[in-house]
Amino acid sequence: MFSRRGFLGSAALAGASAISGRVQAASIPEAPTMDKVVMQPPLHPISGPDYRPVVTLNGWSLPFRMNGDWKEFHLVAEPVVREFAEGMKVNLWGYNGQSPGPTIEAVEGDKLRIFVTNRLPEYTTVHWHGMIIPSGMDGVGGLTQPHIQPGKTFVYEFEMKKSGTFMYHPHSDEMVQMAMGMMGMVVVHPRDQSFRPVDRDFVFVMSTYRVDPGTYLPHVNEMTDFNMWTWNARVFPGIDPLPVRLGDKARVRIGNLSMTNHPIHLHGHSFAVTCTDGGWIPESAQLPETTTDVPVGAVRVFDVLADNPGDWAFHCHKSHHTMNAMGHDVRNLIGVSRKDLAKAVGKLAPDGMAMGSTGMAMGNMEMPAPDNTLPMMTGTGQFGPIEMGGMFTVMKIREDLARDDYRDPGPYKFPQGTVAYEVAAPASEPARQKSGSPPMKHKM
Ligand SMILES: [Cu+2]
Repeated sequence: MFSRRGFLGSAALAGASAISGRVQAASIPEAPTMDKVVMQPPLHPISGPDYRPVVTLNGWSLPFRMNGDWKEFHLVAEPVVREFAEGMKVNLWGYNGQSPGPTIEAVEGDKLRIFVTNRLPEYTTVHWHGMIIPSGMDGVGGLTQPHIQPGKTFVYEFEMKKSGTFMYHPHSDEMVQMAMGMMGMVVVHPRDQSFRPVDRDFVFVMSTYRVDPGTYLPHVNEMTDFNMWTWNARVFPGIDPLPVRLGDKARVRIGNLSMTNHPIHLHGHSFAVTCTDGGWIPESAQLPETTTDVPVGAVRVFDVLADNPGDWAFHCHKSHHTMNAMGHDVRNLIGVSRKDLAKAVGKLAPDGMAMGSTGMAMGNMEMPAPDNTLPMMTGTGQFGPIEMGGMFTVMKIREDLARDDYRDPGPYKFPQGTVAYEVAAPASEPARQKSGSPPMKHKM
C-alpha cells in the first residue's frame, strides 16, 4: 500500500497557503508509489468535496493533499517493471511505480496542482487529454512548454471546468513514451452528487505492445503488428474481474491509447454509452448497445444495470485481441490432413506445433514456450479451459456482495437446471442431397 504519511496531516496545511501561482521546491508533496498488481480498494476522499470513488482495474488512485483550496498531486515518471500476467514481466515506463500510472480523481470545480518529476533517462511532459484548460498547461513539449528534463520537476495548475473521464500521457517523444506504457486516466466527478449516480465505478485504459517471445522490452517502433493486447497493461487471465452486486448500476470507463480501435462487448446485458472524453451524452441521444467501439485516442463510458446474475464475459470483440502472442504466419489447416506435414515440421522444429486440422482448441494443452512468454490461449473456468488471452475478463454479478466490496467473489454458482447440457440420445444425420442425384429444381 501507499504511505498515507503527509496526507493525513493535510489539515495543518489547509489555509496556510492561499492561492499562489508559484510554489517552492520545499512544498512538493510526497509521491506515493504502488507495487501491487491487483485492484486497490476505492480511495474515499479525506478532504475536499465528497464523491463515490472509482476503482482502477489492476491499479489504484493517486492520493492527494489539500493546500489551501488547491488539490495537490505528485506524479513521478520513471522506469517500472509490469507483470502482464503471472509468468510474464515487461520493462516499461510509467508513473509512481506502475504502468499505467495511477488514476487521478477530482471533482468538477476543483483547482488541481499536479507536480510532475521526471526520473526517466530522457525528457518528458504530461498532456491532459480532453480537459478544458489554459493552453500553457496543455503539456505539448516545445509548443506550450519546455520539456521536463531528467531530474526536474514541473507543476501544472488548472481548474476542472467539467466532470467526466479523461486521460493523461506525454506529448514528448510520444511514440516511444506511449509505446513504453506512459499513460493514465483522470476521473472528474460531478459536483452535484445526484447527477447520474452509480453504485460501482470502474476505469481502465487500453494499450498494446509488441514483446517478442523470450524478451522483456516492447518494440517501440511497432505500428501494427502487436502481440500483447492489454487493459491497464494486463492480459487475461491477469486482468481483475469486475464484481458487481445484483441490481447495482455500474459504470465502466474505458480509455484507448493503443494504435487501433477496440469494440468492447459485455455479455448478458444491454448498456448505454453515457459519456465520452468530450462530455456527457444527453439521455435522448443514447443508444442501447451490447458492444461499443472505443476509437484510438478516445474514451467511452457505459452505464449498465446489473440485473442478470452470473459470470459474464467482458472483452474486445476482435478475436485476435483476446489472444496472447501468436505466430501470425501460421496457415489455416482446417480440413487438411497433417499426418505427413507433422513429420516434416517435426524435423525442422522439434518444439513446433502446426495449427490443428480441426481448429486450434487444444483442451488447455500448452506448448513449450520461451521464458517470459504467456500461452496464446489460456485460463481455466469451472467447466474447463477458457482458452483466451489479451483483452478478456469477467463481470461477476452476485446477489451477496457488500457495498464497496470489489473482491473477486469466485466462480458463479449456477442454479440447478440453468446450464447448457449434453443430450444423451444420438442426433440423427441431417437429410442431405445424395451425390449423383439430379440438381434441385426451383420453380419460378
Ligand atoms: Cu481489441
